[in-house]
This record gives sequence, structure tokens and C-alpha cells, in this order.
Amino acid sequence: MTSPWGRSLGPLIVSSSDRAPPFTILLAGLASRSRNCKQEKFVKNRTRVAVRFERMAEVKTRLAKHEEKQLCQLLGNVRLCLLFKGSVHGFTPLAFHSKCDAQGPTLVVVYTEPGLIFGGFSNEGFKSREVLVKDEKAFLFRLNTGEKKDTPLKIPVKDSEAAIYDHSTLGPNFGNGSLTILCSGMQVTSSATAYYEFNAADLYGEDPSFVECEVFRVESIGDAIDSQWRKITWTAEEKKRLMDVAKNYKPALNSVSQARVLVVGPVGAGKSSFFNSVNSVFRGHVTSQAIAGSDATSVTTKFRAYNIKDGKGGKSLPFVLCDSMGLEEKPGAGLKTEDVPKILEGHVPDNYPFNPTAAIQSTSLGYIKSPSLKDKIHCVVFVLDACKVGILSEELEKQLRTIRSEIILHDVPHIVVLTKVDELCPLVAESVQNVYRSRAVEKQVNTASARLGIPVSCILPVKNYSSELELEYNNDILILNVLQQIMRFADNYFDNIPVERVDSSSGSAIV
Ligand SMILES: Nc1nc2c(ncn2[C@@H]2O[C@H](COP(=O)(O)OP(=O)(O)OP(=O)(O)O)[C@@H](O)[C@H]2O)c(=O)[nH]1
Ligand SMILES: [Mg+2]
Repeated sequence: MTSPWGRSLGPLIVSSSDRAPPFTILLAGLASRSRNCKQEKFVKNRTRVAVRFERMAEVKTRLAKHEEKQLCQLLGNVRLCLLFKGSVHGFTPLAFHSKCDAQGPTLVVVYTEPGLIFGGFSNEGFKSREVLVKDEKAFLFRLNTGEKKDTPLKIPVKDSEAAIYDHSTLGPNFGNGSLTILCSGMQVTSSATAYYEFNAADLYGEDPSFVECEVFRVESIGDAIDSQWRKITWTAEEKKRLMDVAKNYKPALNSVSQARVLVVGPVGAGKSSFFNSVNSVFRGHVTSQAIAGSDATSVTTKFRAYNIKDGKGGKSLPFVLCDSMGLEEKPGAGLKTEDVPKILEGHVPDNYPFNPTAAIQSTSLGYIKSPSLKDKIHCVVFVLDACKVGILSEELEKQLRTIRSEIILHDVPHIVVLTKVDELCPLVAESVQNVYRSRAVEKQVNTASARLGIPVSCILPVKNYSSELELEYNNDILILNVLQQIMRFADNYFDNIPVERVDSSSGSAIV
């Protein structure tokens, strides 16, 4: 196959992970910025950009923080998702289109040996349409890599009728040849056209060769909503009130002293971290009793029923959080959905080592043959990574829906906790107080609701303790809000059990 310019094209690189969940999330140095800056000020005057990567753990962008900051000036409040890296996928049009087609607004960034960074943005993106595409928002740019490293050069499209030439045999082609990238290996070409007015030397100096090309999907985060769409009071008094609610909680049935809450969800979603976070709030400092972390398979391999104490050596709180192994797409890996009904019914003992290839049997070691009401699960928390709900694989969605059907059959109330909202939205990374003002969070809450068929009112965002060494009271308030909802829902479980149907000697529900 040859390009219109007669060059032969490289082999098609087939992507197996185009729609895969992002593997690594990198925030562009936002979390470390001052959390004290006034909310109003940053909402109105500042824009944020966050960078994340589609399942390419080993692939990192070359963009430095100050370069990302300049991109903020060009793009506004966005997240950049790395789709393509020439040195990994190949410097060919086919490799580019296989990774970058149909991704929406797209940013192409080119790096030269002497350190220049330039490229182009198309709001319409690429789809191998084989036509000239009108795009009023397209522009070319060069970051300022000089002494001051602040203001980037922006060259807006002049005649937007042919802002890009989107053709499967061409790489990114801005303005029908004004600037073409990946059409001639590791060299850009430019020629005078009416579509962009610029001096080639301003973009890439004298030498058209480059050493790297990265392409990002540009996801709009949008501005903050003026008022919180769920009202939360962010005060120390509110934290104390919520802690008291949790400490004084009493399940509505005398035979049960602690509500048992099952935490379930995909690998790496933040299940163990959620327990650690709740535990931290009551311990008074950040804890990591449950091992958390990232691995190809679930870090949690055992069923664990965690008691939470009111401070070190304090008395146990009236709820138990049960951590589980992560769900996986691959067959024979992760939590088996068949284990869930057994957990709900209280047959699975603490410390049970999950077997991804075989469901728990009544003959399994420690199997609780006649569980009582106190051993059963009274509320289920689905934990989902807020950054991944939109691109949850069909297989994982199927498993979650299967589990939900079992939960419904067992009459167990359930909620969804969306973790990592700090990675999802830079506004939240700046301050957790923005969680219910973030359009990105609101969008993911709606997406989770649509994908799992769970009402929006049952979906709560949370920021787990993950990198912090000290507690932060806004975080605590958000975590405690989730806990309050869990306890209310657990009560709904007890409400469904008529008192006369509970065997007072064993505490078992007579059903
Ligand atoms: N930034 C951020 N990181 C989080 C959050 N929650 C969890 N993490 C991180 O995500 C990674 C996975 O968290 P875990 O709690 O181990 O997830 P898990 O669901 O228990 O994972 P498995 O046991 O492997 O299924 C860890 O590196 C956590 O620090 C969050 O709200 N924000
Ligand atoms: Mg875990």
C-alpha cells in the first residue's frame, strides 16, 4: 500500500487495548499544589489539565509539568489521555489511525532533538474520513521551552474549511499540507496554504526531523458547577456529627450488633483502600491494615471481615467491612461471581482464600454451614474507579450485573462508591470540597448509574487515602458521608425482616 506521495506504509499495528480502561493515571502535579487557595479563585480564574494513559503502564508522556501548564492555557480545563506514542506504536499513518481514530478532540505533540515541542489540535479529531474537515477550533502550537517557559505560541486555523485532511493513508495533516506529521517517518513537512498562517521556523526551527510524537485524546472536564449538586457541610462539627452517627449506630434488630458490609468491585478499584480510609478516620491517622496497591491481578486474595475500632484499643464500631478479591475480565481469574451468594448468605469464613478457578463448596475449609443473621451481609458496596466507569469492559459490566441480580435476590440494599475522583478531576485533586461541584464527577456518577442500572441516589464519590500521611478533614467528611449511607441502607435490610421471623436463640431469620 502506498501513500498519495508514493511512500510505502508500514504494517498495521492492531490495538488490543484501544477501548481498554486506563492503566495509569497521572495528575499533572495538581494534588501537590496548595489546597488552601480559595475555591472561588481557582474555579473562576484557573484552568487545569490532567494527563492519564490508556493501559500502557510502561509508556509515559514526555511532557513536563510546566509544559502541561502551557497546554492548559491553550486547551482550558481538560484531561489528556495518551493514545499513541510513535516510539512505541510506530511512526506511520496506519499506526496513528489504529490508535487515534474516533477519539474525539485530539492533540498531536511533536518533540524535536533540540527540545522544541509543537503540534496541532483538532476538535473534530480523526476518523479516516478521507475528506477535508471543517474545524473552527483547530490550531497549531509551539510550547515555550525557552527561559521563561510560560506563554505558548498558538496559531489558530485561518480558513477552517480544511482545518485537517483526515485520510487513512496520511498522519495528522493540518490544513491540507500546512503541517503534516507522521507522513514522512520522523520528519514533519510544511507548505504554505491558506488554512494556517505561520512561519515554519517558528514551529520547529530549521530542522524538520523529530524524535518523538505523542497523540492525546482531549477530554473536557468543564467548569465547576456553581453550587454543590449534593449538599455537604464541610466543617469540623459536621465531621464530629458524622463520627457520632457511626459510633452510635445500632442495627434495627437486637440479634445483630454489627452491620456487615461487603465491598466488591473490579481489581484495583480501591476496595481495600476504602476499608483503610474508614479505618483511618476512626483511628485518627492514616492506616493500611488491608494491603492495597496495584498489580496485574487482585492484591487482595482472601475474604477479610474487618472490625473497626474507635481509636487505638477502643471498642469495636457497630459495623464490619468485608473486603473481597477484585473482579477480572479473564476467565479463571479474580473473584468468582458464584462466591458472592455464599458470602451474602454468611457461609464464607474470615480469611477464606478465594480460588479464582473454583467456587467455594460446602466442603471447603471453614465453610459456615448454618450462618445466622449476624453472619449475613446487610449492605453491599460496589467499588468502581471513577476514571474507568465509562470504559468498563462488557465482561466486567456483565459480572457486576450478575452480582447485582444475586444481591437483589437476597434483598440486600447496595450502593456504588466511585473512588479516585481526585484522579478523575483536577478540581477535586485541588480540594475534595469540589466533589459535588465537579462536572466530571457528576458525569461519571450518571455513567455508573446507566451502566449498572443503579439509581444516581445510590452512587457516591469518595477520595480514599492513597498518598497522604495525615488525615484531611474534607476527605474524612466524604468518607463518613458514604458510611452514613451504608448504615442507613443496612437498616433497610433489617427493616425487610419481620421481627417475628427472627429466631431469638440463634438470631437467624426464619425464612
Ligand atoms: N488517587 C487515588 N488513589 C486511590 C484511591 N483509592 C485507591 N487508590 C489507589 O489505587 C490502588 C489500588 O487500590 P486498592 O485499594 O488496593 O484496590 P483494590 O480494589 O483493593 O484492589 P485489588 O485488591 O487488587 O482488587 C492503590 O495504589 C491505591 O493507593 C483514590 O480514591 N484516589
Ligand atoms: Mg484489595
